[in-house]
Amino acid sequence: MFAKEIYVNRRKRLAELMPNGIVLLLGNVDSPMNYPANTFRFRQDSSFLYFFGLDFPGLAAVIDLDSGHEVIFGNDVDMEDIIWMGPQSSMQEKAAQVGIDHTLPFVKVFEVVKEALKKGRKVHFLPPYRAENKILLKQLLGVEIARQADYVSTELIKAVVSLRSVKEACEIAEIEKACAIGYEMHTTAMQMARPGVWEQTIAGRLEGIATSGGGMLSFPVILSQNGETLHNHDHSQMLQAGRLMLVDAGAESAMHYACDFTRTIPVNGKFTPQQREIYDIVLAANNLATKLSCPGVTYLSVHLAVSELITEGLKSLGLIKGDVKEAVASGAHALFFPHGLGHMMGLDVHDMEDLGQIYVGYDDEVRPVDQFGTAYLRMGRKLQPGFVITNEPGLYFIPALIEKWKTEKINHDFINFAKVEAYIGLGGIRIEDDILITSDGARILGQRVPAEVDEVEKMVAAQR
Ligand SMILES: [Mn+2]
Repeated sequence: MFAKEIYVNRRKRLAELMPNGIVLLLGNVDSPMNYPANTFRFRQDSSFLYFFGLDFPGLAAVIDLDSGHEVIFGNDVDMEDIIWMGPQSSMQEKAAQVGIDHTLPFVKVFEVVKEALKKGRKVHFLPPYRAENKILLKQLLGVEIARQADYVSTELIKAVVSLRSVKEACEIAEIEKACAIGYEMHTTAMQMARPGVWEQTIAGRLEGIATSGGGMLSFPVILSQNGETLHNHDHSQMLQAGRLMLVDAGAESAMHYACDFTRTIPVNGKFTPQQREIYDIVLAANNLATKLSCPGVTYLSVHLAVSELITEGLKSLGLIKGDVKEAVASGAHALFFPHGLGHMMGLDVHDMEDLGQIYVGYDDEVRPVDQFGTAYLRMGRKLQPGFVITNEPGLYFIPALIEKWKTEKINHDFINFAKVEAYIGLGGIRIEDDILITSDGARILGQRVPAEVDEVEKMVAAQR
């Protein structure tokens, strides 16, 4: 964990942003896979980690906004736990490491919350996303699970988003540790790829590298020669000569900060001229996004500038026709680029997505766009120094979508369908870096995974 002062300061700033009442933050518990004692790998709640640092199950915390009193609820281990889990320090000792003097057995959280409710005080809590915590909130507050969304604290959500959005130096250092693991994952994938290798052989290695780094995957590996399926977790195919392999994968550092990179490579080491045409557009789009990202600029405007570059590129190949700005305004580019340019990243790979994208990626000034394609942009608002975001443009040839647009004549003034058909089978290309907004621009976090064509081809040639 970080130094105690980091957590003390975060809670102090949180309290300053909040009105009266109590803040109730729930940690996560172990979750069974197939029987109670056989659990998924434990992952602490990110907001709990952010304010209270303790990375083990069975915790809750309360900050009293009126008295300033802070308490962590959790049980000390007994002899049976020590026999199975090894020696453990006491709750008191663990809490002291994050600057908390008061701990109570977990069951006491019921009394504290009940007491606050009895006095008519507001209990601020974040949107629950795990079944166990939804049930616990029902027991604590008496609010039915289906109605809990109506009672979450908008004040708390906004305060947490404002703090977690701007990364501290210690957090950037953690993200860069994750990036180093991600670099190893992606260069390994490039060097393992060749015709006849199973996708799952490479995907399994990537998961092992993530674990070897002291943490875990930041999300399940996406690895496929069918890269046109945006989140393809099916790894059952054998790589074939002439195809592309898309890998979207990242690791968490031991302290749970994420990285998230995507690269697309030719399985047999050399891009075909057609693959190269599309790859060059995506790479130019990625480079443009890093160049345009700086404080004061909205990421929605960067997304739209990238969409124009993509449209210009596809027009030069004859796939799109007509005026570029009109085509983008009409959403024609989304046939090939049907997702957003990127998202916030930090303790979660889609940072704070549990708190609601409307608060994380948008604000009163920049509202979500409901047009197909841009509607999937998770981050649209004005950039600030300290934001960490992903930059992940892509181009895809999705047969079912192309067929639908052709049949229904969607954007048919802008799409040259006869030309598009020659690209079906190419798959999809996405290139993703993680960028930090600095005082006057943006920089790529970690050593950049090879992205230029000659670098990629060289890395794939260095087979392992
Ligand atoms: Mn991403």
